[in-house]
Amino acid sequence: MVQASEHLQVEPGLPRTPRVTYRMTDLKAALAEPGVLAVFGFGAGAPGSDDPRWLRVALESFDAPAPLELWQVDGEVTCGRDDVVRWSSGGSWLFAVIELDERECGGTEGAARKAYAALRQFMSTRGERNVLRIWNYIGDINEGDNDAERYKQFCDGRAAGLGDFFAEGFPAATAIGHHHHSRVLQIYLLASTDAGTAVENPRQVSAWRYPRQYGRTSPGFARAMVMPAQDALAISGTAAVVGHASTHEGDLEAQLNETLTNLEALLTTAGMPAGFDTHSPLKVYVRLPTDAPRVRDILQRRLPGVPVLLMHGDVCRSELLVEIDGWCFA
Ligand code: 3EB
Repeated sequence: MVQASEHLQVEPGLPRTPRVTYRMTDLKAALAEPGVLAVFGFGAGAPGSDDPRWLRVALESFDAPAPLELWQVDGEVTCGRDDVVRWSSGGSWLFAVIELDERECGGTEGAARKAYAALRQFMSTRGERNVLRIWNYIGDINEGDNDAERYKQFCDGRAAGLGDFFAEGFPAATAIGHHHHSRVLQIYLLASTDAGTAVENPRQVSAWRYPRQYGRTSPGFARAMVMPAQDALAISGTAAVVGHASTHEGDLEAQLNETLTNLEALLTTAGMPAGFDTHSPLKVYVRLPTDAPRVRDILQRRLPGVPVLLMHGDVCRSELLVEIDGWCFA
């Protein structure tokens, strides 16, 4: 783990982290840009394409029209399909995505198990062995009570499908609920030939040590990941969790402030300069559409100039109203 007060030095000999940008461009133009590893659209208004590098995320954006997200690497990109996995690779980086219909997999637990087992199998065929960052979008994540909640079923299936695959350390991750009618489970990842450095948040209990009250199977993820060249920090889904407890129940602004304090703690711990800027694209997941304008106002004040994508998404604990993930480039 990185110690606080160490300052990151960019390592020019290691693969440069893909550039991540939000852009008002059309899909065809985006896919034709140099070194495009992945392009993401958000919500039902996003276009369709068979290109393996394209993913239409099942979450709606509060921006109309929503931008596209582009990941760009140095070097040539190749792409393909392998059973249920779509992938692209280039410049020592790998993008992979799996989308499964839960109804064809016997439910949430079965879909998560199948998806993670397939990812594990696929990764064993690749040179980009280090999964650094992973996103999970799950339908109606808070439906069901206690251990039967869909998020808990997802955690059980994820752990079962993975086996000991992340025994050497968890990637940074996001798990957010969507409201698409199809109950599609979407999982995508960024992996590299080179290892990153996991970062934990000194204000929070590590997720894999969460006590039993949060479920049978603790979620396996790191709070953030320093990329191999130490040129960027990938930040996991971060909410108003202090210790292992949710804070400020029912108070949107206080939850947002606590979340921003957690993000600053991650930057400090990782040895990054304080603050986000025009090169730090963030995603903000907001549970209640009626909260979106207030969240936008607060963030324009607190994070001026930061590219923010505001999305309708549910945090995996029903009392949490907002979560933020994203990137900070050195
Ligand atoms: C939290 O702090 C919020 O299950 O992969 C954040 C990021 C959360 C990833 C996961 C869950 C996950 O515990 C929840």
